Parts: sequence; C-alpha cells; structure tokens
Amino acid sequence: DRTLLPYEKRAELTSNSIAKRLFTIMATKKTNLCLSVDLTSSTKILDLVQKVGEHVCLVKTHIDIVEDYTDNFIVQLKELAQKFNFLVLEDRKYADIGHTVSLQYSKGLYNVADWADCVTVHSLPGEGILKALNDSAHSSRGVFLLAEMSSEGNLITPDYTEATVKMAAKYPELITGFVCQKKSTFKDPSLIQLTPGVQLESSKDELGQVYNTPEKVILENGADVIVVGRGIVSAKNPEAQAVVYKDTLWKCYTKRVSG
Ligand code: BMP
Repeated sequence: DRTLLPYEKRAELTSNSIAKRLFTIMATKKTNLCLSVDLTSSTKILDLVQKVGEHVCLVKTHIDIVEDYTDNFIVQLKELAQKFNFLVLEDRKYADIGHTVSLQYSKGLYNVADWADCVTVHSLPGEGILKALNDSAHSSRGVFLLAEMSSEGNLITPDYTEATVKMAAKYPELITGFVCQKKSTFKDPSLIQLTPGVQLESSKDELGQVYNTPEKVILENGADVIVVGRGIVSAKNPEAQAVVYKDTLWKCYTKRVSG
C-alpha cells in the first residue's frame, strides 16, 4: 500500500526530480497543502502567496486567468517560491496533439516551460503529448497526468483511467504523479496523488465541483498533496484558514502513516 509509506521514504524511490523535491518539501515543512491561487489580479495573487507561502508545499496557478500578466509577476512569484520553499504547478491541462502542446508549453506570452516546476496534462490525445513534453522540458520538470476529475458527470471512464496510468509508466523521468480521486487508481509509491475537490465548509459548488473532507481524501482515497482553492482564497481570513487546512490535512497524513 503506497499510502502507508512516509513522504521522506517515497522521495528516495522516485525517478522524477520534481516528485523528489515535492516529497522532501512536504516532509521538511510538514505540509501537504497545495494552494490553488485562482485569482485574476497579480497583486492579489502575490499578496495571498506572501501570507500563506510558509504553509504550503505547492502553489497551483491558472496563468491564463491573470488579467495583468507581466514577466515581473513571474519573477516575484518565483522569489516567493524561493523564500518559502514551495514549488509552482501551472494547471494548464494541456490536451492537444504533441506538436501544438510543445508550442503552448514553451512559446507564447506565458512561456510556461521557463518558470513552472510542473504542469497538468490530459492523456486524451495519446502518448504524443508526453513525448512532446519530454522533448521540450528540461530535467528538473514534472507532469501531473489527469487520471480522474472531481467534477460531477465528467466523462472519464475506468478504462480511460487505467490506460492513463499505463501511459505514465513509460515516462518515469517526466511524470510527477496523477491528478486523481481514488487510492486504487495507481500503486507506484514513487508517484504523487494530487487531489482537488476539498473544502471544509461546503460539499459542492453551482457548476459541478464536488468537495470531500480531508479525512476522506487522505485516509480513504489516498491523496498525498491536497488542492484547496476557494476554501482558502474566499475565506474571510485566508491566512488563518490556510493554517486550519494545513493542520487538519497534516494530522490526517500522520494518522495514515502511523498505521
Ligand atoms: P476549488 O477548491 O476552489 O474548487 O478549486 C479547485 C481547483 O482545482 C481549480 O483550480 C480547478 O481547476 C482544479 N481542479 C479541480 O477542481 N478538479 C479536477 O479534477 C482537476 C483540477 O485541476
């Protein structure tokens, strides 16, 4: 059972440099919280990250929702990443043919390849998408492959999930882990389960998002890194709420690994 091993042990098993760093950061900072900083103003993003950076292992961006993007925004975000020791995941969910994805990844306004430690990718187009990223990414980069989604009525089937996990096995140096919901989705302890759809206050939103509790996603469903967006971002006091999430999530993890 991959989920019973502590993060520091799993760091020793991985072939992907970002998975190794992420496992190590979690063990060192004692946090498995990923902040999904889904805000559209760069100042607001930087303010929030300044406040909660010390409590997270990973900051997840949707760079294409930022209305005042500049290269300097990235410079400042990366300075905060250095200062607080967290990694940056651009949740781009690439989903096109390999050639197009290699352009989307390393060209254009955002030049994601330049700054994101890892990105999210759909397996839908087939292996070419991973080949493309493998060719354009340098050695300290990672991919989280979407094996399942949190949203109601999504079209991913068990066969699709299984084929996704098989596809990932061909690229051990590139793959950091899976975005998924279930413990049974994969067995390899060197890969990281990134699980979104967690909120303490609510069980769903109006557009199909489904929320689970920290206990459920960590103890039952095998989550390693837990993505929280609006649970923190929309809280009255995001900093205090980030600490609540961090403590609750970490307590579940320690319970899990102590058997
Ligand atoms: P929130 O906690 O506010 O619902 O945000 C969840 C975040 O995780 C969003 O940025 C969304 O794009 C992402 N996400 C998700 O909710 N479900 C998935 O299956 C995959 C995701 O990346």
